[in-house]
Amino acid sequence: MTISTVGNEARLQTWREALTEGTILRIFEVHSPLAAIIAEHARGKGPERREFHGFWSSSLTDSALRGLPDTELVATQQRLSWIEHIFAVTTLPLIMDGDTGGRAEHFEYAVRAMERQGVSGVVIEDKCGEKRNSLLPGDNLHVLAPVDEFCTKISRGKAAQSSPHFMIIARLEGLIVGLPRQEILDRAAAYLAAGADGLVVHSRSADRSMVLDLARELRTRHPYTPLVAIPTAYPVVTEHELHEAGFNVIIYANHMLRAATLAMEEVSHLILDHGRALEAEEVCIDTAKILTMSEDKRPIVRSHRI
Ligand code: SPV
Ligand code: MG
Repeated sequence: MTISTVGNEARLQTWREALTEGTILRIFEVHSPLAAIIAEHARGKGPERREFHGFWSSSLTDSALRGLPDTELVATQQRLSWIEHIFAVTTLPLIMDGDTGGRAEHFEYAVRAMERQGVSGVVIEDKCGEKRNSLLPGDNLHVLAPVDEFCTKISRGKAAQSSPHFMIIARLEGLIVGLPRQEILDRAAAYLAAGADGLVVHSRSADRSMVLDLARELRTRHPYTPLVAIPTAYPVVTEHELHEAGFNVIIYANHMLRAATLAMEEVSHLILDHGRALEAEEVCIDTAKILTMSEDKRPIVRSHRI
């Protein structure tokens, strides 16, 4: 059995500590303990030896992995039980996608449950009604929550938390629904006044100029607020560009599961096309490697800092 080298409380704190260092932090979607082991141990090739600073628990991939739509169908408690398995074999901090946060009175309980589990923060999006994934093509799919309602949810969540380190990050869906810029800025100010610890500026446009522009304005108005980007729809953007525009955190929100899904599709077809497994080998990791992965890649022993 592999024993985690970091306790829940220590893991929870590492995220806020990392944010104070001023460098751009990148967090990566993980949907399973195996994905998390791979993400934690991955290093870039260049001299910087880039690494991931934390994990993202995505509602999209947690749902897709179970063959379900991304409509707040999977309960927080259920998702937290999967996170427990991830935490048993890793050490990096994790930010959870909390969808809309649900009803304010339920969100209070969710915040406490996340804290107990060692989750460092939650992102909630300012939508209401039937929640659909923000990247879905189509018009009139999303309804923005009334500002006062969303602010109440944030402030009740903040009052419910017991650790000073846990973060509630408000996700602005204004660009997704085409809200005028001033209204998005007003919403951002209201959410921060209600106690939000950071903002996600989300966009589903392939053109990155709007999101970068909005981030610059938010950075000017709120110099110390953590700003988070999820550049799935505009992957051409570099981390450098995002940092220059004022972002502190980048979430690569679904790439692990999308990559694995593509490989699963390919391997299915290769075996059927060839009537044998030889050709499928090219899209498969060595059997020996997967057998030894959990042994070779034990949790990295860390102090409290990441
Ligand atoms: C998720 O990863 O579930 C997210 C990000 O909420 S997005 O899919 O872009 O809405
Ligand atoms: Mg989501």
